[in-house]
Order: sequence, then structure tokens, then C-alpha cells
Amino acid sequence: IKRVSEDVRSTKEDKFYWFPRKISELDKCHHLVTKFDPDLDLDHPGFSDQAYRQRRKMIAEIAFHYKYGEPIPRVEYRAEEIATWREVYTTLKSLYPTHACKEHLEAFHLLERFCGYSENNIPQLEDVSCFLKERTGFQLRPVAGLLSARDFLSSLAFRVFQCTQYIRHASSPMHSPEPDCCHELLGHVPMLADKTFAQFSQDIGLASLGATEEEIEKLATLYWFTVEFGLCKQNGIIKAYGAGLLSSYGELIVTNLLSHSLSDEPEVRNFDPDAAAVQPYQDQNYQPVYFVSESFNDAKDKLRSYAARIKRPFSVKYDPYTHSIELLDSS
Ligand code: HBI
Ligand code: FE
Repeated sequence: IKRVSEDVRSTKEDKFYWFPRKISELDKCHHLVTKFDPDLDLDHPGFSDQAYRQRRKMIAEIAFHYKYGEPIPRVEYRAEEIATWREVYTTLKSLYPTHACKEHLEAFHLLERFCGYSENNIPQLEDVSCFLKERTGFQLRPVAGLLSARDFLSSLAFRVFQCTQYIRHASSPMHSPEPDCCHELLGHVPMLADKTFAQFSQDIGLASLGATEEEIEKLATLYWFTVEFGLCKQNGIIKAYGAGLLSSYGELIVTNLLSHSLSDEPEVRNFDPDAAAVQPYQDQNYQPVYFVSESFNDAKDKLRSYAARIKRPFSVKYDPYTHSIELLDSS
């Protein structure tokens, strides 16, 4: 394997999309998608609530000014925000023992003990980030809303998870069209505390670096059916590990019925990255299809073999000592 030199990378046939080569360059990965923004999405529960939109902007300012290496500024949440959190927290927590995978349950318990998780407190991203760093080397950085798939996935390559800090509108505690802190803290964070899941997440990120638009679309879809809506089988029972499920009361309930259900709607398939990468998905309603993994190790191995088949003019290796990407000639 030889190192690719700068001049080789700039030749015409080897053109590829820019990507961050070191962790501090994630400061440039901030491109937002406005699809579900309350200022522009008429169906957003906060669309006609000026005070909510103002508050969400204030919290988004933290993300706009944030630079890698700084502690994540704390937010003093208001009573109304904590009330929304409490409702989400208590409802979901009551479902986890029967519906969440064991990795989520175990981490959730630790987060309650050590990280300020409780029905009366919205945990601070800085505290959660320190907790995750010790567990799996993952860390958080604040983000102002829904990021482009390319920017979002590239941060995973560095074991950085981009986290929203604002909370959903009080009028609909059980649903948010966009990611909010309930989704991140209750759905994603506990899973990122698991070693194998952390590796799986980083592997999707590494596969995305410099990828074509088509490959990014497929990786984002793969991400959707695993990290967001993935199921796994534990002791013969189907459990949820996807953050979209673990942070949605209605959809979480649906998945628990799948172990016993005789109907074929929704459909449950064995996880296969080639199929999941091109499966149409639903971002406004419940999924018509779920993919179930035997274990995170199995999912990780399958993803690795999928990623190895993506054609790129180079291959990448993460250097954990310098938090940077080494490019290797793939020929
Ligand atoms: N942005 N802030 C944020 N949070 C996500 O969970 C997220 C995102 N952008 C894209 C995305 N998730 C995925 O749906 C894939 O497109 C990668
Ligand atoms: Fe998410």
C-alpha cells in the first residue's frame, strides 16, 4: 500500500468530494437541510409560535459559534421545556424494559446514575459527551438542526455525533418532525455507549468520506434502516435499537408486536446492507419495512463487507492518536 501524494489526488480521474481529514475540520461540516425547519415547514408544530421559533434560534446560535475543542455551552432550560422533556421521558422510559435492546437498557441505567438523566432534568450535552468519551471514544458537538447527510456522516468517521440542543414544541411531546434533544439523548446517546455499535457507526462514517452523491444517498438510507430504525433479535424477541424508534412512543409500540404478529404489515426482513441501502423509506410516517439484525457484531461485519465494495480512488484509515484520516492508495 502506498500513500497517495497530493499531486495524484488532484489529477482529473481521481476527483472526489472534499471531506474533513482531521477532527477540527468538522467545523466546516455545518450544512443544514431546511426541510423540517419550523420557519419554513408549515406542518411543523412550532410554525405559528413566534416565541418557540425565537427560542430555538437562540439555542441554535450556540451551534453556529461552536468550534472543535471548546466545551459545549450549557443551556438553562425553561420550566415549559422541562415539562415537555418530563412527559417524553416518563412515557418512553416505561416502554424500554420491554421494547429496547439490552445495550440501550444498560447504558440508560448508567446515564441516570452518572449523567443527570432524570424526568426533572434535561441532560447537558457537555456532560453526556464526557461520559461517551470514556465509554467508547464518541463525543458530541452541538448542531443547529438537520444536517446534510454528507456532513452528518463524515462526523461519524471521527466518532463525533452532531447533536441538536433545542427541544420539540410543547404541543406535541410525542412527535417531532426534526431531530431534537429528546431524540438525541434518549434514542442515540445510549446506543453510542456500546462499543460494537460505536464501531458500526464509525464504519458508516468512514465509508462516506469522499463518496459520490449516489453512494452518500445509499449510506444515508442504510443509516436510516439501522441507526434510526433498526431492530435486533435478543432471546428470540424483537427489540429496538434504532433511535427513531427509541424516541417515538407510537412506533416503538408497533415494533414490539412484530415478534408475535401473523400479519405481514409492516414487513420484517433480515438485515442485508445491499437491500437496506436502496429500500424506500418513510420520514413522515411509520416504516413499512424494518430490518432485524442477529447482533451488532453481525451487522458490523455485513456493513464492512458492503463498504469494502464501494469504489473509491483511495481507501481510508482512522488514526485515533491524531484524530485524523490517513489516505491509502487502494490499488
Ligand atoms: N442531522 N442533526 C442531524 N441529526 C441527524 O440524526 C441526522 C442529520 N442529518 C442527516 C441524518 N441524520 C440521516 O438521516 C442521514 O441522512 C445520514
Ligand atoms: Fe437521529
